[in-house]
Amino acid sequence: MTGRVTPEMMRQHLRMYLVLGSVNCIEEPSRIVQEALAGGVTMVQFREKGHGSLVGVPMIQLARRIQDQCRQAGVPFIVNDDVELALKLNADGVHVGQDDESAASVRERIGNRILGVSAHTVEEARRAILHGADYLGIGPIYPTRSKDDAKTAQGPAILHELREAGIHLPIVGIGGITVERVEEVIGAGADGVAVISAVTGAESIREAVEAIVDKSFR
Ligand code: FQP
Ligand code: MG
Repeated sequence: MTGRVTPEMMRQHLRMYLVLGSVNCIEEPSRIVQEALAGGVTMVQFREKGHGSLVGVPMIQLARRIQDQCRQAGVPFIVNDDVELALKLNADGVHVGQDDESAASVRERIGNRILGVSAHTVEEARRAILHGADYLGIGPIYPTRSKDDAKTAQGPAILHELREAGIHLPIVGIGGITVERVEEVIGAGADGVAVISAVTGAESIREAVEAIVDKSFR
């Protein structure tokens, strides 16, 4: 890897961003990842948290397994929250929120790797950009059950608001996004959609991903 990811590349990676950990999966997580990659997922975030989540060696083994699958598919592998783990695995990037290690500090530690930052307001978005974010995760756009401490849903209007405020950094919408809601999220200004249950809970993982990829054209 030479320099930072370009905004153009970042937008392509964000188009269909799968976020998951073992807690989200009723079957083998790596089987879900395999099917999702076959369906055309463009980036994967390892988010191992919540009740019953793996820790220690089993957690690292699962992360490595998913990272291998992503590498073989040529899809970036991002680690949620855990900068230590990301560095240990040489992941492609890290995602942090407002209650995690500060984006500026993460940027210092990860060099040119991809840095994603959650933001809920124009002010948070501006600060994340100053701190070196490559993309913003904005949400929850709709109500979600995948995050215990999720804030109130903001609706797609927050995406319009950010764009109107002059924020041009690549943006991915997250939170309660289903196949039927993808066009609304993209139409409001997002470059892509991040999903958990719309994919991990789908009857056909591959078909769900294909449908979302289809609708997430800008
Ligand atoms: N956006 C995204 C992304 N990924 C996330 N994990 C979040 C937002 C939420 O720290 P945070 O980040 O607020 O909560 P948690 O660590 O529990 O996920 F857009 F990248 F998909
Ligand atoms: Mg976090």
